[in-house]
Amino acid sequence: MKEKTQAIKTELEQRFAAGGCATSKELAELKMQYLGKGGKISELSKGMREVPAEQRPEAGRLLSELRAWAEEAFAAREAELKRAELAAKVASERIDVTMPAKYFRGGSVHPVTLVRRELEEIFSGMGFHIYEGPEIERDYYNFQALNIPADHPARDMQDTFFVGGEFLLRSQTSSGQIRVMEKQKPPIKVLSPGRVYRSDSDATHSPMFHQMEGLVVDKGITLCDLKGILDEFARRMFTAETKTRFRPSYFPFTEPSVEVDLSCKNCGGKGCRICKGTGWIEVLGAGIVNRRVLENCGIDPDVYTGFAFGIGLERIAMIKYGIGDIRLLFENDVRFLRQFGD
Ligand code: 2NL
Repeated sequence: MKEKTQAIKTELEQRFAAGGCATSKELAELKMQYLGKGGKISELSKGMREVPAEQRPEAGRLLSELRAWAEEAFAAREAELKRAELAAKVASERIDVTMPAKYFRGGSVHPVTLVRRELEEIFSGMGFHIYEGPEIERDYYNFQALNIPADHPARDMQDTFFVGGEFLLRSQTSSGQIRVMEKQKPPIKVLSPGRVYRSDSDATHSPMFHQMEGLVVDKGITLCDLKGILDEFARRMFTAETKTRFRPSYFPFTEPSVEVDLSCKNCGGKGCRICKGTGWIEVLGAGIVNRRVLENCGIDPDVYTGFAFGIGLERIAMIKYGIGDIRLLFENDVRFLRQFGD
């Protein structure tokens, strides 16, 4: 028995020493071969029956010594392998926390949105509240109530997108402002930003564009109030030196009507390529609300007067950022859009 236990011990020592059992799986298999049911050590225990009675205590001791030694040896080797395997895993998954992070380029705000937000900020600071009407509108609100006669070219199929029946895609946001005047009595101070649609498309016109119309109705409102509000808008939107100039114009919904120019910030009014030598840039249309429009909304034009203006947001963005072609604002080429805001 002594030889047999010694032989097993030597065998195992060699297996462990020779770098055998490189993995826990191999080690587990080896353990089964020796300590498992039917393993070499168990087989040796079965052989105890053949050992003469007087040698049994000694053989039993040797056997249990061997079993204890083997169990301990396996446990030690197991622990060693686990440590090595963990170290290898840690090494292979090592990350260098000092490496620069992958750069994530976020989106940027569209220049028309930048302009809209800026205008909303400026006008709400002057007491305007914001109302966005429907984009699909009735003929009445878009034309009739605004004193646009039946034979006006804007009513032509070529100029307006008709949806069916009395419905159309609004060609101006003032249609929503008519809704405000129908429901709310003066004083009224409302700003209506939104999409409008006109059947028109070239370098300076897009079939869908954004407008922002302002409307003020109260007792004693004059063209001077309009001028004051627009002067403030021009100084805030462009520079503190920006001046406004009114030129006579015509709109069916205002009387008198004006085209509003801003002094060219590029040349300071001296005349350059951008203002085509005039020193002025046309930016919006405005006027005193036509008394017929007020009447249509149930507001007495002998008691109340009002002014209104309409600004094209793309036009403001093009002037402010020096964009030469309106189509750049609708193509959504990220190389273009990335240059604006954050
Ligand atoms: C332009 C001209 C304008 C208005 C819009 C308006 C609204 C109501 C009553 C009267 Cl409810 N007028 N809006 C007035 C004058 C001009 O827009 O060329 N916009 C781009």
